[in-house]
Amino acid sequence: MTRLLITGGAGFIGANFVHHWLGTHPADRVVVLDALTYAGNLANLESVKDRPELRFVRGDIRDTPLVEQLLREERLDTIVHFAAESHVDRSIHGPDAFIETNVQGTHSMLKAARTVWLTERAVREHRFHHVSTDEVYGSLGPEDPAFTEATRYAPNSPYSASKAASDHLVRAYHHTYGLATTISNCSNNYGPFHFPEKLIPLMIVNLLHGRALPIYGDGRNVRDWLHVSDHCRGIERVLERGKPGEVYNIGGGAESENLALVETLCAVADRAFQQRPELIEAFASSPAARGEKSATLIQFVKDRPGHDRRYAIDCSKAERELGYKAEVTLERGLQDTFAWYLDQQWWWRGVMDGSYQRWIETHYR
Ligand code: NAD
Ligand code: TDX
Repeated sequence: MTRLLITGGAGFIGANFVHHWLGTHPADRVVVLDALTYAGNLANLESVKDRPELRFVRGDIRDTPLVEQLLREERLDTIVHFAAESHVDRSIHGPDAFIETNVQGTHSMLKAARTVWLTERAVREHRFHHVSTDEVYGSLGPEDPAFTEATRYAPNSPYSASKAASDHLVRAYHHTYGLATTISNCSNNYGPFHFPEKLIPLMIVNLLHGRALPIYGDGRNVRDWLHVSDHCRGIERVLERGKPGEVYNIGGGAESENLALVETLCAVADRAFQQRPELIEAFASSPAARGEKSATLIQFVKDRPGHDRRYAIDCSKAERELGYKAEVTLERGLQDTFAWYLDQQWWWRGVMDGSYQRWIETHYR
C-alpha cells in the first residue's frame, strides 16, 4: 500500500492524477496539499471528495513544517509534486510568484522530505517524484530531433527557468543526500479541468461565446500535445518502475502548429452543433449556431515575447524502460475534450465568473 502526498492536487493535472490513482489504487492513502490559488479548484475533486482514502489540506508547499507534519502524521512514503505556477504568459507579466512557488516551494518540499525520510528515517522506502516540463529544454528548429533526457537545458521564459531550477534542486538532493527522486518532463497536456487561460480550453470557451480566438504571432509555433490521462499513466509507470535518480520524458508524439490545432477544434465544434441542435439555443452567439464556421473567429494577435517556436518530446526511454505508451490520439482527445466542456459547463462557468474562488475564501480561510 502506497501513502501519497500529492501537491497541487486541486489543479488541472494534479486533480486528474488524484482521480486516476484512486481509480487504479483504491486502497492507497492520498493526501492532497494545495494552496488553492486561482488555478486550484476544489470542484476538480468534487466527485471523490467523500472517499475516506482522500484527505484535502489547504496549505502552501513553502510551509516546510506543515509538509513535515503531514509526512509524519500520515506516514507518507511517496510525494508526487505537481504544485507550481504554470502559465507562461503570467510568468512574463509577473515572474516573482514563479520563483517563490516553483523554486522556493520545491526546495521546501525537498527539505521536508530529507528531514522526515532521511534524517528521522520515518519510512523504510520513499520516493519524491517531481513533475516537470519539456519547456526546460528550450526551443527547437523545424528539423531538429525531439528533446531527449540528454538535451541541454535552455529555458527561455521565467516559467521554464523556474522549472529548470527546481529540476536541478531535485537532482542535487538525490546526488548529495541520497533522496530517492525521479523527474518527468512532459509536453503540453490537455483534457478535463484544464484552466481556460491555456490555449485549448480558452479556444473552446471563446468559440462557444462567439468571441475572438487569439492566435499569437503567425500561429506556426508547434506544441506536442498529450492527453492528460496519458500523462497520469506515465507518472504511474515512473512511480512503479522508474529508478531513483532518473529522468523520464513523457509525450504524445502529436505535434501540431497552433493554427492547425485551433482549426481542428473549430471543425470539431461545427460538427457538434450539427449533431446536437440544443447547442444552437444554448450558445446562440457562436457562429456555429448560425451555420457559419467557428474558424471565422480566428484572429492573429501580437506574439508572446520570447515565444518558443517548437517543442517535441522523444519518450522512447519511458517506452523502453517503463512500458509507457500514449493511448489517446489527438483527434480523439480533442473530440472528448470538447464534449467534456459542453457537458461540464457548471465547471468552467464557475471558474470564469470567480464564484468558486469566493466559495473557497469563505470555506477555507
Ligand atoms: P495548474 O496551474 O493547473 O495547477 C497548479 C496547482 O498548484 C493549483 O491547484 C494551485 O492551487 C497549486 N499551487 C500553486 N502554488 C502553490 C503553493 N505555493 N502551494 C501549494 N499549492 C500550490 O498546473 P498544471 O497545468 O496542472 O501543472 C501541474 C504541474 O505539471 C506543474 O508543475 C507544471 O509545471 C507541470 N506541467 C504542466 C504541463 C501542462 O501542459 N499543463 C505540461 C508539463 C508539465
Ligand atoms: O491565447 C493564446 N493564443 C496562442 O496562440 C494562448 C493562451 C496560447 N497561444 C499559443 C502559445 C503556445 O505556442 O498556444 C501555445 C500553447 O500555449 P499555452 O496553452 O499557454 O501553453 P504553453 O505556453 O505551451 O505551456 C504549456 O505547456 C507546457 C503549459 O502551460 C505549461 O505549464 C507546460 O509546462
